[in-house]
Amino acid sequence: MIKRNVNDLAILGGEPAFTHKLHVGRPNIGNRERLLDRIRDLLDRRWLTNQGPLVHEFETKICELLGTKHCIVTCNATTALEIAIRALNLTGEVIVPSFTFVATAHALQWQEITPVFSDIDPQTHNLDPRCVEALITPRTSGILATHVWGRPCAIDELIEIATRHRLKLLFDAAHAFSCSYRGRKIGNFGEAEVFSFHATKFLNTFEGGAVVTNEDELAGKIRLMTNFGFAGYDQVTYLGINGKMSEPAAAMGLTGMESLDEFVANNRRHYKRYQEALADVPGVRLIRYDEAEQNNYQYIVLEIDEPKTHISRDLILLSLHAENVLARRYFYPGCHRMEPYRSYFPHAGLLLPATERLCQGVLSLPTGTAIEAHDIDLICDLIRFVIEHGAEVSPRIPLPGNG
Ligand code: T4K
Repeated sequence: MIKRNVNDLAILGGEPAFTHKLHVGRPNIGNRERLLDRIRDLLDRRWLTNQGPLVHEFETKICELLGTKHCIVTCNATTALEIAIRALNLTGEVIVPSFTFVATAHALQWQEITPVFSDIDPQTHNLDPRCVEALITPRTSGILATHVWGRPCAIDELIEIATRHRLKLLFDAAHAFSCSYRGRKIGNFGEAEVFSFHATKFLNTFEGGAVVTNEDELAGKIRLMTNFGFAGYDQVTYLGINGKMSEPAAAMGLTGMESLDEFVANNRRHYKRYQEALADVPGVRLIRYDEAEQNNYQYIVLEIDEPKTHISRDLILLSLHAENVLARRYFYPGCHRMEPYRSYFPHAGLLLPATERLCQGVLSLPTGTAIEAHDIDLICDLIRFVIEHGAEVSPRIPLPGNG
């Protein structure tokens, strides 16, 4: 460990621990040759988008992996959410977590449906079903629940509530590709589930997403809506938009699928290494994944308990950034504190105490195939060092805006 005293910390004038920047969300690439072969083939075919053979193959492979009946891949998950929301005829109010990426709420608001923010269970970081039930009004048409970090929501409880109140249940499964709930793959629950294959996801198509569902009619509707409503040449039978995935994107997805087990194994190894290295650091808790389920381990998330670390999450973040470790505080400050929701519901935070607390305490760390084991050791050494010297370091860190 290169830091011997606090003056060695980069934030206090020392040399950064890393000469290059370590990002959260550095993409996994998979086998380049396989990808380039596919790209060469699609160029030879001159079929670049619009339900090409690679898109078809990718959708088939996703259905096989998840055991779902239908998969419609899209240009990104936000569009996939918007299409699924519209296909389900959601209107009025839909209950969502505030502790999620803002796309979840925006996909509703974009269609003038009010996202009603529910609090979460501080243990799982997912919607607390009791809070959800308390928010149901005559205007509520559905629940849009995120499987945050790929850890499944309380699915059975949400199904029970949705059924009892005749609400539609849609899952934002952007983080949860290849994860399971009670032994069954995510993708099989609610009316439909939406995945993201954005570059930062462990399986990526550069940009991309998918809606999966076991309902035939809904799948047909979503497929039409994704392609302007075209049911055949010159035949538009529905209101639709352009949500299609391109062939190069599907080529990337198919190539990534071939390395899926490797990506997961790598993420799991990294997760275990972080877990071991941080186990006895006071005030730091790494989120747990249920080992009885299938997980993709794509997020390394710490909860920082400031009274024990004697240094705030934000000062730890600044210290890591100075060392070139670009940790993130997903999903700070919570959707309810972002526009336009902050203006619409200025007091929403009063009903979201667990969300508010969590937003102040979480930190996401780098993982994936771009990170090496020795990087993790050094990141953990840095976190340990900063926390061990928290009380001394804290007052010396120049805060942004303090000149
Ligand atoms: N629902 C949930 C729950 C989601 O988390 C997301 C997306 C969505 C819905 C919507 O899915 P999409 O419509 O995007 O398919 C990133 C991603 O852009 C976003 O997809 C993701 N969630 C979110 C959690 O993370 P930002 O604002 O953090 O992106 P950015 O540009 O800061 O990138 C994150 C890190 O990744 C940076 O440190 C740089 C690194 N990076 C990024 C890209 C694009 C790379 O190293 N290479 C790259 O190519 O949102």
